[in-house]
Amino acid sequence: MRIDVFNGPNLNLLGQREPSVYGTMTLPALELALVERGEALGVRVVCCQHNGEGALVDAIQGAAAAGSAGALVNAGGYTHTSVAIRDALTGTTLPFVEVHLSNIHAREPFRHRSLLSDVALGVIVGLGPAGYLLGLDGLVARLSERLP
Ligand code: CA2
Repeated sequence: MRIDVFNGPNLNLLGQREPSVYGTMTLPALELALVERGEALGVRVVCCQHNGEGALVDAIQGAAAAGSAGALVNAGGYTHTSVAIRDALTGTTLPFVEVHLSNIHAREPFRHRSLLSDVALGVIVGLGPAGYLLGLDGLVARLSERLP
């Protein structure tokens, strides 16, 4: 089973800027941890990060066409604005868990609204990199029908 991880704009800076908000783990380290957790769960994890909205739409469509079973999505700032990323996820019917490093509900009001949450299988916010690993566990469990 293939699981994709999509990270959006500026998440390439993880671990290099704003550690008080986003922590000190770098994106390559997080991606490696996800691949290793995937191996333990018996799934193939494929990670990507794109700064552009269109590049994220292309990556979602490409993953679905390649037979991805589901995804973790942190669309970064596009979470709050992008009808196109929402449409790519619903249009491909790719089941996904929305993940945010920070607790978007405890931040500025413009971050409280997500255009993805109501079409996500689940949403994890505020747990830092651990949220991705928990999201992967939950997604695989749901896809394997081990959870109701
Ligand atoms: O908390 C999250 O994961 C966010 O998706 C991160 C986005 C933000 O726009 C969302 O509201 C919440 C920003 C990603 C920026 O990532 C950086 C990482 C390190 C240093 C600077 C930016």
